[in-house]
Amino acid sequence: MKTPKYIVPEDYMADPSVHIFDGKLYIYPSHDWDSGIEENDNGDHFNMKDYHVFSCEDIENGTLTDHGVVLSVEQIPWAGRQLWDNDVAYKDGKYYMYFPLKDKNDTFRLGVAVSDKPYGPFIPEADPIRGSYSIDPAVFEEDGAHYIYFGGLWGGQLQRYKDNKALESAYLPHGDEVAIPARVVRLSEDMKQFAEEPHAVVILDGEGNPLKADDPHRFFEASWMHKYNGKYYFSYSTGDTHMLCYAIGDNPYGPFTYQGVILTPVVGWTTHHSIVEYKGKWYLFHHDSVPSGGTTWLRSLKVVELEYDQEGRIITIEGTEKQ
Ligand code: FUB
Repeated sequence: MKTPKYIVPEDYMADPSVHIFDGKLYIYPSHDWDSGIEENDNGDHFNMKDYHVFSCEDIENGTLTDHGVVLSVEQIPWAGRQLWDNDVAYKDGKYYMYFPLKDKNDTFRLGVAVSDKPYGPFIPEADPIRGSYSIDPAVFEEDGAHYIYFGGLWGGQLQRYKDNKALESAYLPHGDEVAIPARVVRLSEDMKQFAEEPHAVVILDGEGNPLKADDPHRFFEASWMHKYNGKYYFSYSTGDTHMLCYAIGDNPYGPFTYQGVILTPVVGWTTHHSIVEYKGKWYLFHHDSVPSGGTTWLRSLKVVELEYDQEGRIITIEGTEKQ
């Protein structure tokens, strides 16, 4: 499937996290809608209030099942506003949904909600994860251990934290200062707390130096982790330079060495994705704002096949299709 295809044409969905559970493909997106809030750099216009789950057994030719609303803001006891990108993990017969949400002080925290089924409904815990902050959780499982990658700049509030402590005032580095990294943390055995202090996800350039704040390929948001040929591929959005990029490491914590661009800019400000193997092929799930005529907070889900070269490098995909 070399041509990208829209997969939920009937509604606006974004930020797809995709996993295979029991041989079926499950999509966990954000649910965009027009709340009337004006666009700003804090992302207030992304005022999402619930999640749906989609599933299918044939992503190329089949149709998706919409499992309906599986979690909504009014069910979450600590909720303020804005349900952004979520992800789901499985352990010992339960499914755990991780979601970012602003609390009653307008600070993003990560929450957990639990279900017996991969398609929900998910029941939220009473409080956010202790010590959690920022946005865009993505879970990666290996040998029974689960790791959450998270973080996002600007509206995602990551610039408010250093060494896992809230700063007195937010600081965004610039020029040749080191870029703000994503974070990775192992989850506790019960999947409901962090098992350790979050670590920085360090991305190095070809000379072994951390990427700088003015590098157009530095991390901004939308972490994802997948493994290919024994290597760990950390991929992410560059935010204000609008690309999906990736870096490769030897273990889930990194460091990772920058490799290249996965997806060139799409129509719409944000770009966000997941990468999974299903039935012997690799796919890039992502979104753009073409169907809404470029409205950046009304995004539509897409999928396209993703290919590697002989050396395991991802072949760059064009974000806009030639007419
Ligand atoms: O959907 C809201 C935010 O937009 C996500 O959390 C970011 O990754 C960006 O896609």
